[in-house]
Amino acid sequence: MNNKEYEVLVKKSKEISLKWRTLPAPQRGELIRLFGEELRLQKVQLAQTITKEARKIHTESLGEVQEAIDMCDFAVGLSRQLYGLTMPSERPNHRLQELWHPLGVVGCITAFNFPMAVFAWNFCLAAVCGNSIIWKPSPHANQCAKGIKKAWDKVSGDFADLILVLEGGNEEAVLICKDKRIALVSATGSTQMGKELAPMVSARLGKLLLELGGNNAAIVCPSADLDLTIKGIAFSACGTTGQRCTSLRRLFVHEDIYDDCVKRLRNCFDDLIIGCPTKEGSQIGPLISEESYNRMQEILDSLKSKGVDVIGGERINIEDPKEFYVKPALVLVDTIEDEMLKETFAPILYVKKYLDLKDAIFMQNNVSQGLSSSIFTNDMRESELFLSESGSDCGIANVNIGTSGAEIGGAFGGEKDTGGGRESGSDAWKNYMRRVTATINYGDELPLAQGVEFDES
Ligand code: UN1
Repeated sequence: MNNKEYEVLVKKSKEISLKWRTLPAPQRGELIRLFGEELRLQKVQLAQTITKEARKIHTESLGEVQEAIDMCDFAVGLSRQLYGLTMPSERPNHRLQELWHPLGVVGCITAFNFPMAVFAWNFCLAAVCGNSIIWKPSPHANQCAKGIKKAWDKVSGDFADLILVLEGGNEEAVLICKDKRIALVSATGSTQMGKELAPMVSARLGKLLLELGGNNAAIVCPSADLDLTIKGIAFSACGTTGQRCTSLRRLFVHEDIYDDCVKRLRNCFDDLIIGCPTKEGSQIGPLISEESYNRMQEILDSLKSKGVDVIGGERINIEDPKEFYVKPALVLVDTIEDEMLKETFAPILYVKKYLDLKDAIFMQNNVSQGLSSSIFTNDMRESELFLSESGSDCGIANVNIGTSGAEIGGAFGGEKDTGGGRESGSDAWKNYMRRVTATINYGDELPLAQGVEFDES
């Protein structure tokens, strides 16, 4: 997009935001409700677009559209709950109150792996809070963005411009980040991307909401229900071909159950059905690109060259030269290898034995990322330790479920190199508004706070 076209886009977005913000929030919610209805009608069709572009299997694509629908429902509820607190004033006949107002234009940069749901997290909250949005989707997912935009255009009447799509790559992301008129930039992607973009937004003191890389771990304790555990691990590590920010990458297994657990995992990984995502029964589709495949192989080669035990990871179904199908890799390590500290966006699961739960928690936390984590145990002392302040340092901590597949009702995001942002549920809406503290004097005197005296006579 050239500069002139970009200018037109931002001006349109600004203009519509000024109209939209004057609409009472419940009326904004009503349009979002209609949008949710439209998504329901188009659910299968939209899922097919996701499968076509992002190569997700059909059930996961349906799940992703459902996540967008859930966000609409959540935002409709919120439209009557954008509460501000009223605090007791220390002065007589005074009220102290918090007001929440829209920010204006929100910039949203999304990744290929959740081309609709992550946009919905941002859009539904931004919109119900009274903002417009400029959306830069991943270049791998422009059709998904078109599908969503079309659904919005159909129901939004005069407010079609509330979603404006800016197709492109890094250059377009930079335009958004440097633009002072864009009050908040919400970006999902790698930690490296976040570190490049964040200084541009910070330099103009703009607001940032980052959802960056994860390097998620699970701990399997001796009391774990192994049937449930293996299922949870398989979905988290191999689902979406290991290309979720919440994908399970590291597993710490207690030595008492290590052999049994590894044996079961090997069998389970062998049984997974890898194939065309449109084909009924496929559980793992291809990686998004050849680069992604090459990165996976580089990591596995480097591990193999050090004599580390790598099971699987090879390319399969090579009769289709444009698609990169891989067997998920199980990597059995004795010590923490450097490769484990990086996020590789592919189905690689490192497995390490542990003796003491505190060590396992330490190893789990001892990476630069802090998104998601799990413990599999039936011992409440272990699960409570894991959830305590001395436990997992991640934004998401689960018990007896895998690291991926969060519901929209909770706040989503993580600490450290994951960027610190929280999106979707709980009170994440506050990120999309500005807070005004208002003090109202309804008396006929002017007492000053903190007992200060100022007599002008
Ligand atoms: C992502 O991979 O960027 O919790 C988002 C999950 C999904 C969202 C993942 N609901 O796995």
